[in-house]
Amino acid sequence: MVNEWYKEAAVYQIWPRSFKDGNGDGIGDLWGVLEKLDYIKSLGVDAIWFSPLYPSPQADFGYDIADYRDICSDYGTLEVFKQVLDGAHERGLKVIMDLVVNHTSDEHEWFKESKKGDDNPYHDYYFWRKGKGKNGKKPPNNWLSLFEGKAWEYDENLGEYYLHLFAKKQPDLNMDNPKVREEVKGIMEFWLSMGVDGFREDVITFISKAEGLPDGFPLPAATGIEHYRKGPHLLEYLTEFQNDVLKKYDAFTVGEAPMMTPERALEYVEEGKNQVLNMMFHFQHMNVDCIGMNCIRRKFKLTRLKKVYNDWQKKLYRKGWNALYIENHDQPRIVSRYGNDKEFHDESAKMLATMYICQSGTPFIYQGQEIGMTNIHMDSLDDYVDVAIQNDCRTLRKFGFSDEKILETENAISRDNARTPVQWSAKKNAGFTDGETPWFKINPNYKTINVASQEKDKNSVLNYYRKLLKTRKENPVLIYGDFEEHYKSSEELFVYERNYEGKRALVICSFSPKTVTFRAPAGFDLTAGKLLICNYKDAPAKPSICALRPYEARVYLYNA
Ligand code: TEU
Ligand code: CA
Repeated sequence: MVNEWYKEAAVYQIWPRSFKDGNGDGIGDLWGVLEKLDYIKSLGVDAIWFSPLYPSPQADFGYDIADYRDICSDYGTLEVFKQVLDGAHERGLKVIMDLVVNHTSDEHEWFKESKKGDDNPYHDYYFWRKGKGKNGKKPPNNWLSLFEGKAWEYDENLGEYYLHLFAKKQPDLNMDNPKVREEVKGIMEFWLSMGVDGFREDVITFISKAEGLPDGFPLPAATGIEHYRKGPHLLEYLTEFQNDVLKKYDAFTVGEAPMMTPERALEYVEEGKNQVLNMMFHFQHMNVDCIGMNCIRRKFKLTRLKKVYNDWQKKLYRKGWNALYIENHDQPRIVSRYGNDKEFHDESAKMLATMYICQSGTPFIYQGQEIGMTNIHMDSLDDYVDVAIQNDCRTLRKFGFSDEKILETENAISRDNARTPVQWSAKKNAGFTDGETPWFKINPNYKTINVASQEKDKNSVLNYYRKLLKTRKENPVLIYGDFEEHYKSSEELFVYERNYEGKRALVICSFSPKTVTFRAPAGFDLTAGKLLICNYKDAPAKPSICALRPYEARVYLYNA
């Protein structure tokens, strides 16, 4: 296993619209990021990943790109971006851009051109097809989009349908067209030559579609998915991007990969073999309390979560590298989800941080996660702004759910939970904007959960994240160690050990709101180990036993 900077790094994700408003218009922007660079650095992270900053009609909040080589005027200009890039680099922070090339916006010039006629040079940049049936009024196949009804939208003028796996305003690019791949490489070059350090590649595993776009198995929410979730040319295209561009710059890459398994991930991340991505974001640990595209809920089960982690940790060890995350802009807040955002807010937020950051992989931290931001309660479905939620509603209605029940579901699972403005202080508008009206609702709990108050409290969630990231950096066993689980069948405790070059670490995490008796696994004396971190003030223990308090987390270090 080779030691690499990206393996030792931690990454902070910024979803720009809600991070910090610097010019008072109520929308987060790059001036706000400039103000907060020191804060980001103070967390102990090594890189920033920006969710899309590009010009966009914002139908999917930037994941619908209208121009790949500029900055959205809501967020600033290329000049301000360069200031951010320099400011980050001066502080030793790398900058990773979101690269969304499975689709563009329907307002991208390429798409506007492609609509002009079959003979337009851009026509074949997208999947334009004639309809089926008499009059050609039936879509070319039965695929459903993941965000908005059928995957095909008809263009009256052209008399053809275009494919959109996501929203109607997100037409899929035809990656089989070599010109499109040249465009992608050109975009990569554009940012890398400016000094950007790499990319988070949005749904990159969807870019190759099965030849002939055949009908799919009629799944209620994602018909057709088997024909593009691991398309025939995926490895080939990723290899091309790697060899022609990324390699030259030694660029960092993390690919988003829905429905990925560790076995398949190795086809793309195995070191010394086909390493076409440094790591992948899989979704399996996020499907512990839900099924499929997230909107069908089920009860959280710790053994289910542990099984996923064990699988990825063991199967990738010494071969590939894990990307570790428990939140992002698509997921509800973790403390409201796998933790307890009421009586044990701080304890469970800290425990969840320990649980994933002490595993093998590169940890990603989503804005606001470091202060334990929680889900927001909405009173009406109309309060939601995310295009994906309309689709959930359609799916859930199909399953017979009432609107009341759907609202309850969305309050728990919607992506909008992650998209409320960052709570900087107890001041007006949570210190997010000096303007009158923030673009989106602020969680009313900002008076108690905010950065300013946590800065002052040495036991805050924020300061725990700092200590945890520092602890990880200082202990290579937490970065490069192997992973061995104990008490696999426990529904209350997640316990694992890591081993590396003469050191052993024991990580103990309780998912219980009650006190739980813990017996140290054979070979571990709790009084002999060095307590690296604990989410309570002290950690009383006899050699082999201790009473773990609600959501308690401890990490002990031993000489092997
Ligand atoms: O997400 C892809 C993806 O799989 C999600 O749409 C997921 O299915 C959904 O969020 C359910 O939780 C990426 C981006 O991260 C997301 O923000 C975009 O909306 C999407 O691609 C389309 O670009
Ligand atoms: Ca602004």
